[in-house]
Amino acid sequence: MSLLGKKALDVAANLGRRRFLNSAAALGAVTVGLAACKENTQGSAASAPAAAPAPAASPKTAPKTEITAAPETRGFVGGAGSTEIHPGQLDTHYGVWSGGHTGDARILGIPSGRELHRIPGCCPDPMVGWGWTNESKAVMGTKPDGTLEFTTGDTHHIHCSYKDGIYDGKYAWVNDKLNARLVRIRMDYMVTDKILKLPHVQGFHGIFPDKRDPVDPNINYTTRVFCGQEFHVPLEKIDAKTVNDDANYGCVFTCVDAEKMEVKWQARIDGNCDLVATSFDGKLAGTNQYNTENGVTYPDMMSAEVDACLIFNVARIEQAIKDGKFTHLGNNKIPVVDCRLDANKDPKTALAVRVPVPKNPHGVNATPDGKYFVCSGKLSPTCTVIELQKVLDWFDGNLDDIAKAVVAEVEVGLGPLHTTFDGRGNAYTTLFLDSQVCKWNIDKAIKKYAGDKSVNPIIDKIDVMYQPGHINATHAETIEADGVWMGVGNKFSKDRFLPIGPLHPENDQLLDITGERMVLVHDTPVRGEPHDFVIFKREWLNPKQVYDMDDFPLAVHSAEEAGVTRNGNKVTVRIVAFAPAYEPNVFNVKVGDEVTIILTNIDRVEDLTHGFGLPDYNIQFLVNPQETKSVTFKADKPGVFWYYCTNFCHALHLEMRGRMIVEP
Ligand code: RUQ
Ligand code: CUA
Ligand code: CA
Repeated sequence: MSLLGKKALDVAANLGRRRFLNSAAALGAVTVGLAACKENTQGSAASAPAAAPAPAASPKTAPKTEITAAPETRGFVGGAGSTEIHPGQLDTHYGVWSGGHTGDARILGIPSGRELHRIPGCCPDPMVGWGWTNESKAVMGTKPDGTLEFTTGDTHHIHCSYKDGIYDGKYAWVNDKLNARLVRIRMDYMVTDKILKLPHVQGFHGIFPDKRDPVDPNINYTTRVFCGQEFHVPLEKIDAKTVNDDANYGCVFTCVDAEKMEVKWQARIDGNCDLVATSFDGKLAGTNQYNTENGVTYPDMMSAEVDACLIFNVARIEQAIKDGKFTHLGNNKIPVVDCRLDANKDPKTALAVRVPVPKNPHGVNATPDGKYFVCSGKLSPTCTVIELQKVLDWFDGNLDDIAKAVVAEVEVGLGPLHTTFDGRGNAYTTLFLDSQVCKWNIDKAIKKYAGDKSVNPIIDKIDVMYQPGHINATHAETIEADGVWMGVGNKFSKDRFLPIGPLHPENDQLLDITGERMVLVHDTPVRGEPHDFVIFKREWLNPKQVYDMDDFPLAVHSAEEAGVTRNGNKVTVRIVAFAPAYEPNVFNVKVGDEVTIILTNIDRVEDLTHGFGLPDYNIQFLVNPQETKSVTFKADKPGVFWYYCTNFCHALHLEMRGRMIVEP
């Protein structure tokens, strides 16, 4: 790497992302590879095929694949088809997106990029009443006074449940980095159904569900979710000494029971966890470690030339727990195994092993053929390929040096962060600093690393706009990776959209990867800040569009069941909604009463959602067809309060209202 490149990396690591741009300009933006400023798109790898210059300004109309090549297609027309979805047509793929610091998850239609749905989890969402209804509060978690424990979140990594190596459409999980919570989404209704707070964890970053059980061949589906801890904290006990002594800080790797959403076990580790990957055979879970130094400042964390991918032997850990070889942290009953280096030197008994990876690697991704983990280098311009069979050999005592599990280190460009796959043996890595995606061939990278200097693993590079982070191709995290579409999550959009003030949208771009060369086909502005996403064909998901009333124990089945009951100063009001009316449409309570409203939408018609807004009591929520929700509040203001339907449902929607009369 050139000195200038090194300088740029230091700057990148040192500064926050928005300051990074400003300071980079001051330092001379040429060194940091902002694609818009570049004339030459070849990036750092001189071996990359020559590419035409990227346009300096955005085209006026979005390029489409069937028209004569828009500037960014560079003369290549992909085979994936058009990104244009005509009126009345449906997208062919679902995109499941994390939301970042909006704390939600999002569903996009792909290839159009249209946002179809937001699924609140970590944070309140007034659109549906998430965080107001008793049911959503129970999922989110409350303090003893009944208020929400957390109203912020930062969702990064989203992955779906597996069966037989592909998605089964049952669940998706997303991490909350901010408050160390694991959020589970039921994919049949596309709602959050459970949230688990991870004990002892700060900076909960990587997650990945397992794909099958490591031992029982009948369990060919997800039963565990692995969770990594990025930030070091005192684990043993918290007192004035331990909080000040960073030599005592540590991290854990957590295994969660996917169905029960309870912690199964935790593992003490040296270093930290960044992202997480699992093997297709269920035997291994890995996390890339950029802070093997156990540093607390960024220069500390960058001091070592070599960091690692820490790989856990899942069956051995669970056997150790069966054999009673565990301790506890704090007062909970969670078994904690020791996966620190000193305790795991003997391959025959080791629970985990550290594979060396150059300086501060970022993502770790499993190849769809099940053979490799790929770590992206971040501060090293390389991707490291780890052969999983060799890791298993090491655990069996048949590989003398774990460094031999590294079978390739391919130079891809500056700032490699995440890698995806096309199922045809090729990998695609985002280059944050180069603002590019590099396409490279895994087998060729292995051959070159083995000494064959004649092969060039780099196939193509393309500019993306700008500063890409996550990348994922269709089905790339399953055994059916098909290399049709590829999404790239760009952290900056700069000049790609109409100006909207200082806060720019991000730019999620879609590429057609059916051909030898990548073709950029679509820009989608997204509200900050989706991180990660998966894309899969719509046949893999079959959401229900009307609820089953029997799933709601509180359901008010008919107008006959509606009405008011009082128990001391606790008043329960059962209401049914059916277009365009509520029953009852008037009820009386007294100041000081604790009021619980239970509302069922008894309409069966698809898409016929009602709302319930209660003025001056700060209440608003939706009930979908056959759904029941409830809210509890104190009637502390006397007067007449018109509750009304907030969701346009009928020609007489405006008339759909009733009165809560609060008597002084
Ligand atoms: S990290 S941009 Cu939170 Cu997913 Cu790599
Ligand atoms: Cu019911 Cu509007
Ligand atoms: Ca490091």
